[in-house]
Formats: sequence, C-alpha cells, structure tokens
Amino acid sequence: MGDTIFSKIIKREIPADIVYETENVLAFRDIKPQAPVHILIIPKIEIPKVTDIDGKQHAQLLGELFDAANKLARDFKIDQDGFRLVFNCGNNGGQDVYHLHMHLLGGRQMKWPPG
Ligand code: DGP
Repeated sequence: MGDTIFSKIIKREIPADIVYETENVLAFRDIKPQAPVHILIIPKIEIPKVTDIDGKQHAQLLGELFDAANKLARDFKIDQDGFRLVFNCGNNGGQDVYHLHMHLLGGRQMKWPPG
C-alpha cells in the first residue's frame, strides 16, 4: 500500500467522511467541495492514475467504481437532474493525489468547457 493521503484514509489513519464502502471500493466527501455534492470514489488497491489502468485486469473494479457512482447519485438525489464524473490524470489533468479517484459532482449546473 502506498502512502498517499487516500491510502491513509483507507487504513483509517486519518479521518474522512466516508459515505460508501465495499470490499474493493471506498467513497468519501471531498475535503474541498466544488459542488453541493462532491464525493471521491476510489479503489482500495493502489492504482496511481488513469494511465496505470489495465482494461482487462481492472475491468471488474472499474465497473464497481461506476456502480458506486450510480448508487451514490441515487442516495444523494442527484441522479435525476444529472451529475459529472471526473478522473484527473497527471499534471495537465490537474491531478493532485496519485491514487486513482473518480470525482462525483452534482447538485448544481456544471459548466463546459472545464477550467
Ligand atoms: P485531484 O486534483 O483530482 O487529484 O483531486 C484530489 C481531491 O482530493 C481534491 O479535490 C481534494 C481532495 N483531498 C485532498 N486531500 C484530502 C483529504 O485529506 N481528505 C479528503 N476528504 N479529500 C482530500
């Protein structure tokens, strides 16, 4: 297990507002929310970033991340109005934490293009 802030959250070494957990997936509120609903959905195994994903090896896990996003969207009542899912990758993608994470953003109108 790496030593990113997210692996510390997985190991309960630092607190987080956890809203969903399964054997393979953890979701918690973003500490710096950019929307009324801003949840980070992460795999428990360490995958640093999108370019480290192996489609065949990680297919089921990726499906579980999307299942979590849909469940949370329903639970937080943003599924009807819509929401945004974001994976930032690398420097130009604006990634700060190198543990793969999906941002689930909702509760307001999103803009395009993104900043
Ligand atoms: P990204 O830029 O895609 O790597 O997003 C990282 C997100 O992680 C950012 O929106 C802020 C959030 N974050 C950073 N540190 C913590 C933390 O300690 N706890 C929580 N809950 N979120 C954090």
